[in-house]
Amino acid sequence: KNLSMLGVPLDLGQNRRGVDMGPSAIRYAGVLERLQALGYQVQDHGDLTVPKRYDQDIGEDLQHLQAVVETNRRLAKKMDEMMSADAFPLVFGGDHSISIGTLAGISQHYQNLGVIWYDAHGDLNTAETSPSGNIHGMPLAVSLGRGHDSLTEIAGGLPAIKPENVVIIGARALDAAEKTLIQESGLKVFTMHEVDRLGMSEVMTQTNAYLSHCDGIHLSLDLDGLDPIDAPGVGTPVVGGLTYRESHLAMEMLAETTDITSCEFVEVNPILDEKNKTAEAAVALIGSLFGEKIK
Ligand code: DIR
Ligand code: MN
Ligand code: MN
Ligand code: MN
Repeated sequence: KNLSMLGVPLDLGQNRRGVDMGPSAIRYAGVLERLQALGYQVQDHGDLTVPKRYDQDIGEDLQHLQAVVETNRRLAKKMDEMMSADAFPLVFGGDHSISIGTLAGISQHYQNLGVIWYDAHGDLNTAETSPSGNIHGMPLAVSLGRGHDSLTEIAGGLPAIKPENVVIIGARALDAAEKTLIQESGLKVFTMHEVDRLGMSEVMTQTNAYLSHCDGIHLSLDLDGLDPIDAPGVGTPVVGGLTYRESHLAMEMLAETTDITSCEFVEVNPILDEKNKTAEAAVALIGSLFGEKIK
């Protein structure tokens, strides 16, 4: 399969400056060379054109709602094109609000798209429950069909994904309303507690079994899922996270047993980083996800 890389340098789904430089940081850390060394044909589609912060009115509703909607509409279309060209989409953020567009575009090509949400957070807020008004805390809710109309409509009216096809890994900063939504919709969540009790190996074995009925699986990896010691360059770090080694094991097990069909690596913020450590971690994880251990 040919890989298609796309950067989405959007920073309007949250408040910290610098996450728009995430795609550059990941490229600078050698993602293209890493994948080519594994024998893949890789096409770099460059970066999606996104509205810049200084051009924006914050808007009265959600922060930068119109700009986020417009970007995700175009991103969804781009994803649809990549899928139609039979390429494997590999997306670099940008803040996590871009998942609204990636999932909207990709999900059109599957009956039962599975999603692995690797994140310290649930990203399950809506306009009503959000403590921050930041759309990067909402993309999983939106993809499940919950949230502001102009966000849920990007997937064309129907939810992009089904609750029974979602696994969250690494959660340790869930808001109260997110916990309620998890209970109500029966989402599968491996919080840090479960990772500690079961170990990452068992978590990934169970994840693979849980999603075995899916006809495609998207990995949405927020670098803040990792511990800030290993990934300091993120806007909302949370202590007590997944280690570099656990994360590699997770990617290696996906490479061995789970048929990942698309992925995104988001929230890399080189301005907040230590010598591009977080982008380098992302690239190393991409290497493992694409089979570095076995090839
Ligand atoms: C918080 C933080 N739950 C919010 N979310 C973050 O603003 O909704 N998601 N940081 O990645
Ligand atoms: Mn199509
Ligand atoms: Mn996130
Ligand atoms: Mn997060």
